[in-house]
Amino acid sequence: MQPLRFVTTNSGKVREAEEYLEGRYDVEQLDYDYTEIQSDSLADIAAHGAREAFDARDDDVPVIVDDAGLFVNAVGGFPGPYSSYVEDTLGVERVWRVAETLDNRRAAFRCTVAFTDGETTETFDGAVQGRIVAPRGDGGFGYDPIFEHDGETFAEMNTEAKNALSHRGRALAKLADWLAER
Ligand code: ITT
Repeated sequence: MQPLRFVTTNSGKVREAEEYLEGRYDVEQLDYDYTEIQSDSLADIAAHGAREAFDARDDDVPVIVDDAGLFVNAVGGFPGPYSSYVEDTLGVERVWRVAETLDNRRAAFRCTVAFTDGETTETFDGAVQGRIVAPRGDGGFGYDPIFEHDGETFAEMNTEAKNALSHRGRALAKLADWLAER
């Protein structure tokens, strides 16, 4: 099985990628805090991180980096690329308190997975639409308890159900197709 190194500090992401790519790729986590460049583009952030993480190791194992965020329509896509900072500073419960004051609570999760093997760097995007609700459920991670899609929050779904719909699942599906065709 082909090894694939997932560079992230977030074990929730690795769980999802393992479940998705199981049997085809041997996914290992590298807990490495790559430089997150300032950009509005998840793809630029992820591609830069992937190349940096690849260069930091002296083997040929391909790496993937995933940059994701929650984009709330009525507030210009906030917190978007700053989702991690907002989760750490404000917290998910207070993001709900802010969203509660909005008439339109529609939002999207977006994700870009960047792959590099040192020679080729490719990015794969995924998005899912939903709305912000009061926290429910104790699965998943991050903003999952306040993101509802088709009547269920992502925190109320198991990993398989979330992957079938989620921003990350869609990006991983594109990556897997691309890898299979190489
Ligand atoms: P790495 O950068 O080390 O991968 P991170 O958790 O900081 O870990 P991101 O910058 O991509 O990852 O994530 C931005 C924020 O969005 C962060 O607060 C995550 O918890 C959250 N997030 C990302 N994907 C999510 C998902 O599928 N469900 C809920 N929240 C998510």
